[in-house]
Amino acid sequence: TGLAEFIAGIPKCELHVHIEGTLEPEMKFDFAERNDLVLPYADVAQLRAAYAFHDLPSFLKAYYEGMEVLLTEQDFYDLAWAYLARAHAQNVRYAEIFFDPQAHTSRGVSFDTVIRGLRRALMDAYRLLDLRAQLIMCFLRDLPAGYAMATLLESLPYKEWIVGVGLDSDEHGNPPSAFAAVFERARAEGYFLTMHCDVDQVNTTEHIRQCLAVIGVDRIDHGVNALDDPALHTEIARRGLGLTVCPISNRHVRGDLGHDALRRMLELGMRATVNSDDPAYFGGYVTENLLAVSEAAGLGEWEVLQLERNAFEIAWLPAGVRDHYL
Ligand code: ES4
Ligand code: ZN
Repeated sequence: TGLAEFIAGIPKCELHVHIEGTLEPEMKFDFAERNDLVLPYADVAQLRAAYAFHDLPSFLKAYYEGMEVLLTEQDFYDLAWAYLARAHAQNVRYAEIFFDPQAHTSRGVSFDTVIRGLRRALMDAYRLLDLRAQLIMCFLRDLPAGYAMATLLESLPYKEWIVGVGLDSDEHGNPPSAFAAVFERARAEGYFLTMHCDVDQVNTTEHIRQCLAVIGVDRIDHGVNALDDPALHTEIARRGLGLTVCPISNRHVRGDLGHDALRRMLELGMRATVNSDDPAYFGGYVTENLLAVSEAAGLGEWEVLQLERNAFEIAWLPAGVRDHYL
């Protein structure tokens, strides 16, 4: 259709993608082979068939298992480079990329190995593809806050390479307030702050409230449930906070694309954006996410442009650089 071509053609911005969630089954087999690991799957098709989820815990189990093949700096380079080349092919001009250092340090892979590989891929993408990208370090909220703080301190020698910090993994029973000290220190070190407030989690509106009142986030990841409470969505709109909605991820985790919510966010003047989350697992990069949600919500070219304008506006870029994209 015309809309598909329009979406494919416009310059795009990705603000919510987990680099470990871009591990395609083919890559997983390649990494396993060169690291002398044997996967419990006969072939790529069997592994891809195992990428079938009905909720967040079942997804997270596959996600953490999947990344066990990532061991060397070159593995992290190759993973990030493959994502960046693919994003470039979709006309993504700027990306903020999450990584989960604790998912690697907890397996004995050093922080230095992870970040050097990722950083080198980002530098190459900037030089060779004119694709600018920055890293956001996520803490795993189902691990103790002390481990997050230790990871924050470990990151400080590399802080010029990290634009912000986030909070991901299993939200249930792991509220933002438990990480208040970590995020306060991160802010003092100059990092921007964001947190996942996923859809269909028991206390998500309370978690969004804490993000606003306790943490003082610069952005909210997902945040679809803010629409359930006028006090929340009014405050988010008033502060001009961005929301990184991930439609195809939503469909896997809660059963629908969140298209009605996205349309309402735009109507309410909220800075909603469309992103891919874990594209290798959920089956859609940013173009597919934009197309799916636009068709479901009945969005036209103007609304699609608004979504991308929102994304560049809330990007963690210096004003002079941001202006170049708007
Ligand atoms: C994630 Cl979909 C989702 N939710 C929470 N944490 C995550 N990390 C990577 N993908
Ligand atoms: Zn996410």
